[in-house]
Amino acid sequence: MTGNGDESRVAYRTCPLCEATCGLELHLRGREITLVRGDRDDVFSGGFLCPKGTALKQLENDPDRLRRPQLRRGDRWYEVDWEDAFAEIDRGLTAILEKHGRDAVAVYLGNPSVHNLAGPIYTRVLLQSLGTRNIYSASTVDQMPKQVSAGLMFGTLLSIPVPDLDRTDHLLMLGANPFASNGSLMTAPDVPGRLRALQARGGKLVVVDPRRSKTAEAADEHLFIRPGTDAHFLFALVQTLFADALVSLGHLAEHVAGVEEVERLARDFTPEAVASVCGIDAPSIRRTAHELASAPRAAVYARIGTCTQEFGTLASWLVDVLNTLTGNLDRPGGAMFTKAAAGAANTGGRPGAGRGVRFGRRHSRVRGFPEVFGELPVVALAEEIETPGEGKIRALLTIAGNPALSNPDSARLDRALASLEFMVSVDIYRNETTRHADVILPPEGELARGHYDLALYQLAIRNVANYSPPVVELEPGELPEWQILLHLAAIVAGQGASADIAALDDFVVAGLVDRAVQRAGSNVEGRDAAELTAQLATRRGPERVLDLMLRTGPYGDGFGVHPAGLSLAALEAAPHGVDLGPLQPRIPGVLRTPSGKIELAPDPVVADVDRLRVSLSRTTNGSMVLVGRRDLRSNNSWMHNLDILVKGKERCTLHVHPDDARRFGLEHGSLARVRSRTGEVEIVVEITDSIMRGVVSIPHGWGHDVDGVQLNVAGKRPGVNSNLLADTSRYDPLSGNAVLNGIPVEVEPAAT
Ligand SMILES: Nc1nc2c(c(=O)[nH]1)N[C@H]1C(S)=C(S)[C@@H](COP(=O)(O)OP(=O)(O)OC[C@H]3O[C@@H](n4cnc5c(=O)[nH]c(N)nc54)[C@H](O)[C@@H]3O)O[C@H]1N2
Ligand SMILES: Nc1nc2c(c(=O)[nH]1)N[C@H]1C(S)=C(S)[C@@H](COP(=O)(O)OP(=O)(O)OC[C@H]3O[C@@H](n4cnc5c(=O)[nH]c(N)nc54)[C@H](O)[C@@H]3O)O[C@H]1N2
Ligand code: SF4
Ligand SMILES: [Mo]
Repeated sequence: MTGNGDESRVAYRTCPLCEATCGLELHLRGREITLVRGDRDDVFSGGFLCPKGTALKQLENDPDRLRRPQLRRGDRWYEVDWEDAFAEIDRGLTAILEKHGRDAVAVYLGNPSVHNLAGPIYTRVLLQSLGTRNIYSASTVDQMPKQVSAGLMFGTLLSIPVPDLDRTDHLLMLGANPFASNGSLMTAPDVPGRLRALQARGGKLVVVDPRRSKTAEAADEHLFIRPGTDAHFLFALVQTLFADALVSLGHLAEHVAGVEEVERLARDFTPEAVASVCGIDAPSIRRTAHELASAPRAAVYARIGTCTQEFGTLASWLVDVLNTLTGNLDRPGGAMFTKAAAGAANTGGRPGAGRGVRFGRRHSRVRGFPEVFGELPVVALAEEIETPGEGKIRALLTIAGNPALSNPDSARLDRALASLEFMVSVDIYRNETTRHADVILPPEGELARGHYDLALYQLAIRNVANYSPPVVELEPGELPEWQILLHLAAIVAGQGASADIAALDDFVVAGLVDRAVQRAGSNVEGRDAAELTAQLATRRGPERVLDLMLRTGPYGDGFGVHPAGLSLAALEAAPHGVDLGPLQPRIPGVLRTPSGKIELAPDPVVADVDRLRVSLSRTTNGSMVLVGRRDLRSNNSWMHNLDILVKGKERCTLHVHPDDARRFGLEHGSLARVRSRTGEVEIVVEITDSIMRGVVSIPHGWGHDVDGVQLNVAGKRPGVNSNLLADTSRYDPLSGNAVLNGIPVEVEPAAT
């Protein structure tokens, strides 16, 4: 129910701020949030929430949050109405498209664009009507290696097994710190509580991380690992399984191809061969493999620390190789596939086989990076803007992204952004990135939009579906994000600034309905498209598309075929969500590989193993490397303008081991200079034995002390931008993903 009067009321809403999808209980007076609590009746979160969830109130009220379109002329900003903003964009983009072609306009999609309902649906429409090859996103500073490995092994980009947290007896976790992040590629509210429950039922949690993170502290065992060497370590586990006859495919045996190939590849990676590279002794590696194999139900789970590194795809692949070889893939308590209610490619079409994935249909112009899932890696963005010639990027649209802080070699990227002929940002802040825009288009406030986590529910550790309707009506002058995206789509399609976006939306839905009735195996196969469209007629925008997805999804009502099935109306009647039960085994039905098998040794991955083998002979000779970290009260680059989250102890500090501090003459609280091939920062030293010798850590997303932003709170505690130190010449070749961990650096006291 929406309301703008003065009455007090309670509304339930899924928190959109991270991947945990907690249910919030909002107490409102009119439009004003008076209290935020965890929704105890939420089917998934049961009342859990973190400090960011309650900060939704401050986010709504932040005076720096943009509420009207902003137009820049030189250094000055003007608030304009939507008509003028779109007219300006039409002038700016159309001229460039006409003169230089589609590739001259690039798009960068940031992280929050998958955390709202409009993003996944309408950015696709925009990208299709733009038709550029220059599509970039935060995925290539994040999870792309996992998507590449999952795509090759299982057939779709989101067929990523998730640990069955609530039923497993043994969890081996690498490069993740859910006590701070609340979990990623593993949608689950209250991961800390679920890990404690695992321990309470006699299970074991092992964490592999160059830092003794909060999660590692709570674990039964923590292994310090040298950054960037997870693939070596994981391969040694694989080698041990084969050498000690611990491979047990169980129910998977008839569905797996390539086991012998993996055995052959693993031969050189004995525990002894990798021990000095990883900094983990051979007996510990062997023991880890034996414990994993002997646990009744076990899962290996790895996240960003293992993705944003040199061997990201190999490490991501080896995680699921281990899950498979121990028979833990696709069984309760192991690593399982979610069966999402809406939008999943692995529930559509004929089950059991598919087209699989193909990469490299296009390449980037300067360094020839292959396209992966339709996008190019962000390590190529600055050079594609700067390098003259045919196909140069002249204009950029950023949507919910802050690449000036979140992407590597950000000093260069920042200069590149400043050099663009035209830039548009769809964003709620004027920040380090959007300050370069010619026009900023701010979407409606969070409470004025419906919410459903289309992407995150595909990776949930239970099958759940929860839709949150808007809680307040749009204020005069507010425009929903989906309409902004459709206006942009119309402009780049040459339909002008005042195109009829309602008609465009109808067109989009008609296309989706047509696809649904034509798709073999769909629950509406062969039905009359007009009849389905009529049944959707009361809704518009993302809600209409969501209704279609739910009704044609695996639990859907099939537009009347299964009257008890899901629809948006059914979710509206369930404000605390619908629990669709624990994960169920899905192999072979989940697979979409052409062979219909789990591809344990996909060719591109096999070809990359040589590179890993060569790295076995590397030595470190005392040099330092940089890794990142996350803090519970922060969210990438963009929640630092909320006093309630940033107050208290300084969070953007350099973690240094006491021995290294002594070696470099650094004192606790003093300033250190950290220098890499690309840049340097000066940062406050925090000496702690929670970090491995030879490694330092800086959280990312800071560095707010730049001109031209409107971030009054963040500006007072700006921190430093760790991505000034990251290098676009370092990437994971299979995915193009940036290397943000394991960056070689020099550390010294800053001259005072
Ligand atoms: N060194 C280092 N760098 C990293 C990482 C790391 O671990 N280490 N992590 C990487 C990861 S995992 C990620 S996901 C990226 C994130 O990289 P980005 O997505 O580029 O950056 P964010 O900080 O998430 O910025 C989000 C932007 O969206 C805006 N925004 C917030 N809500 C909305 C909304 O509802 N609509 C719109 N239109 N805009 C909104 C915010 O104001 C902000 O400008 O950073 C990456 N960078
Ligand atoms: N509070 C908060 N929550 C967030 C975010 C946030 O910024 N703040 N961001 C959200 C986003 S976009 C994402 S993608 C997720 C990420 O969620 P997680 O993957 O859990 O991310 P982190 O908490 O950064 O944990 C990564 C860990 O990897 C370790 N690490 C670094 N290099 C290596 C390595 O080479 N090997 C191994 N084994 N470990 C390594 C780091 O020390 C760190 O402890 O969090 C999400 N949730
Ligand atoms: S854990 Fe994530 S989803 Fe839950 S309240 Fe915190 S920010 Fe929101
Ligand atoms: Mo991320």
